[in-house]
Amino acid sequence: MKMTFRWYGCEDPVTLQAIKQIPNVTGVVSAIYDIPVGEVWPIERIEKLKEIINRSGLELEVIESVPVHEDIKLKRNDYQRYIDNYKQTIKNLSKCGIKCICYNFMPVFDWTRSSINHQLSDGSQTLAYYQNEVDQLDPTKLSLPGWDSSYSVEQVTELIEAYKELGEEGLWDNLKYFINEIIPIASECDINMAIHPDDPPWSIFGIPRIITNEENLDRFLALYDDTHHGLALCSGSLGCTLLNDIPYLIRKYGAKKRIHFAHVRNVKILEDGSFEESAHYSSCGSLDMVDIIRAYVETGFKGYIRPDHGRAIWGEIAKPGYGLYDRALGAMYLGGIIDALEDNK
Ligand SMILES: [Mn+2]
Repeated sequence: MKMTFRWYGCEDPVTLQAIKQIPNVTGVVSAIYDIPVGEVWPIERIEKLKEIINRSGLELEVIESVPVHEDIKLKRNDYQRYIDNYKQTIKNLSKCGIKCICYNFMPVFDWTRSSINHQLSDGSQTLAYYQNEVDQLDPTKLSLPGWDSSYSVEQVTELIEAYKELGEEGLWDNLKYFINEIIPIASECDINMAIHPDDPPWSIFGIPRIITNEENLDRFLALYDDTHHGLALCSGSLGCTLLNDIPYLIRKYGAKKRIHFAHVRNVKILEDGSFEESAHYSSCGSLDMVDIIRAYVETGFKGYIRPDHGRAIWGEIAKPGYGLYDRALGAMYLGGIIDALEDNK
C-alpha cells in the first residue's frame, strides 16, 4: 500500500514540507483547481504540479479529482464535447505518469454536511450531518467547502429540477454512457479510474444518488468489464450507515482487483441516521479500523491509501476536514496497523 495525503495545491495552508514530515507518507493526491470544470488539463500544467510535488520528495500518482461536468451527468447541451475533453485529460495525465484518477458522479452537490465545525466533547471540531437539520436546509442557498460555488441560485434551482426529472434510472443511463466512452481510453493509457461513492450514500433534497451500496456497486462495476474500471472505496462515505459492511465490501471488490484507492476514516453513527466524523482511532467512532485494514492486507491490496477527513485540533486553522494534524495522526495510526498486520502475514 502506498500511503498518500490529500493536498490542495499551493494555496493549501498545509505545506508539502509538513506532509513530507509525516514519516509514512510517500505521496500526495492533488488536482489542478483553477481549470474550469469540463475543460482539458494541459500537459504543461500537470507537469508543473508534479514538479512542485516531486521537488518536496513526494510522489504524484493519483489525481483527486477530475470533476465530471453536470452536462455529462445530465447528458445534455455540450456533453459530448465535455466527454471528449475528459478523454484528452486522461491521456494527458497518463503522459505525466499519473496512475489513478478519482472522480464522482454525484449530482450538483459533492459531500453534504449540516455543520462544518461541530464541537466534540474534547473541544475538537468536526464535520457532522444531522438529518433533522439537513431536512430544513434550502439547497439553493447552500455553500460548503468542496462544492462548486460558481452556480447562481437560479442555476442550482434549475439543476435540481433537471435531476429530479432525470431520476435514478436516467442517471444510471448517463453514467453508463460516460463509462463506455472513457474506460477504453483509460485502459489504453493504463490509468485506473476510481469512482468515489456518494457522500452520504442516500438521496438528499430529492436528487438521485446511485453509488451508495453493494447492489449499486455491483451494478456499477458490471457496466464495463475491465479492471481499470474501479472504485475509490471510502470507508467514511459508505460507512456512515450500518447497512454497508465496509470490511466485507473491501474483501469482495478487492478480490476482483477493483479497488484502486482506499479512503480510510471513521464516523460515529447516531441513532436517527445522523453521523459525526470522528478521529481515525477505532474507539472514537463506529468503524473498526483494524478490521478495515485487515481486509486490505488480506486481499493483497497494493494501491493507494490515504487518511480521509480529520477534525480541527490543536488550534489549527485549515480547510474543513483537511487540516494537517488530525490527518497526520490518522496516517500514522493506519500505518501502525498496516505494519502490524503485514508483519503477521
Ligand atoms: Mn472519501
